[in-house]
Amino acid sequence: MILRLIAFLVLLLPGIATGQERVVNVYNWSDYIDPYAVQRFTRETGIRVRYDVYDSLETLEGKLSAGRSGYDIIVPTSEPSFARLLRAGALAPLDRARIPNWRHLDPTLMARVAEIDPSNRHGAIYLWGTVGLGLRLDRIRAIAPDLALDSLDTLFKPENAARLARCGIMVMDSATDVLPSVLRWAGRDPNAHGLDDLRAAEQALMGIRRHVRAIIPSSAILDALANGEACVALTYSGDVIQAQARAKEAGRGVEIGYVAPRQGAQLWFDMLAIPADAPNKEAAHDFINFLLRPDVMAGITNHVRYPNAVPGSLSAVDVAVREDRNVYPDEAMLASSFIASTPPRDIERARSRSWSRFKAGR
Ligand code: N2P
Repeated sequence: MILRLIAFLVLLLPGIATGQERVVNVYNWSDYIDPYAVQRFTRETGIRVRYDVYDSLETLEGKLSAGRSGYDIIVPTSEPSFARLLRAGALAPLDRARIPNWRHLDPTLMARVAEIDPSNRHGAIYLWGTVGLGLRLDRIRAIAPDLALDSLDTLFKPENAARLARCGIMVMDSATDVLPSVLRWAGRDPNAHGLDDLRAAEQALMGIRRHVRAIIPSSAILDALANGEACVALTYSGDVIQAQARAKEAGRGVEIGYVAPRQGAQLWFDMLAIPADAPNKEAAHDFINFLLRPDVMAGITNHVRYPNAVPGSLSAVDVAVREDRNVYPDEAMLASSFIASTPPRDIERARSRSWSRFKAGR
């Protein structure tokens, strides 16, 4: 009891000293941090973390574009969301002097995002990954043992989708993060922004629409894979690998696998950034600095199964996670991957109308 009281007072001390409690308002993807890291941050700094989650770039951008979101930390994907917010002046430049752990960032990876953020002034890579298929292998083996599972053909060839429909086909609800892969599958440049390209993508989606059971937020896809309701699901790599681990733990025979499409997977980088109107910029810098610590980052990758951009964390990442090529893609996979670019506004609108038609099925 006494000990608890002392611990409690120690937690409060930094706040008492300044006369007010320090807070950081974090808006991050769902299932995208080690809860222990958040606790530890508060314990070490006295800064309380208010934590909200989103599960699509559409939701994040919607919240941010209204202004005054009240958030101090956001985690947009480098393209298109981070690039778009940056162009709109919605991101604060980072004060590197307050982020000594910046030195742990992989310069090669950071150079890739410097193309949109010269000198990396507004963001550090948090985690990255690919878009691909979560597969319920035990069911697929039973229903279609002959099916090759290494490409998006599993989903987008109507004859395959028809065979797998009864065991549950799902697509994450995000035009932004799904359409580039559809374009690539359809043999188009995934970054082609022409209207006829969009039409080709819509045609591919409509071709399998009646076999798709659900177009739902990525967080719901993770759950559906973990509990065996989804058989084929197009979503983010680490979400599938988290679902795989959960299904295994549950011990009910649900066996999940991840496939990055052979045609080339969409590769993305999620950025730690501070909104220009963030109310607690100092605390936000402290939070970024904390996350970039190799031991903290290792804990995060172990928990969420996404690769990070801090090479010094690798020695503390579980061997099974570090050597899983679906978590850390190999050179060949990286070479065939593509990064989605930022479509112009009018194309963005056309994309979202096309997506609505896909969702409605007409
Ligand atoms: C986490 C989703 C991963 C982020 N649930 C995709 N950029």
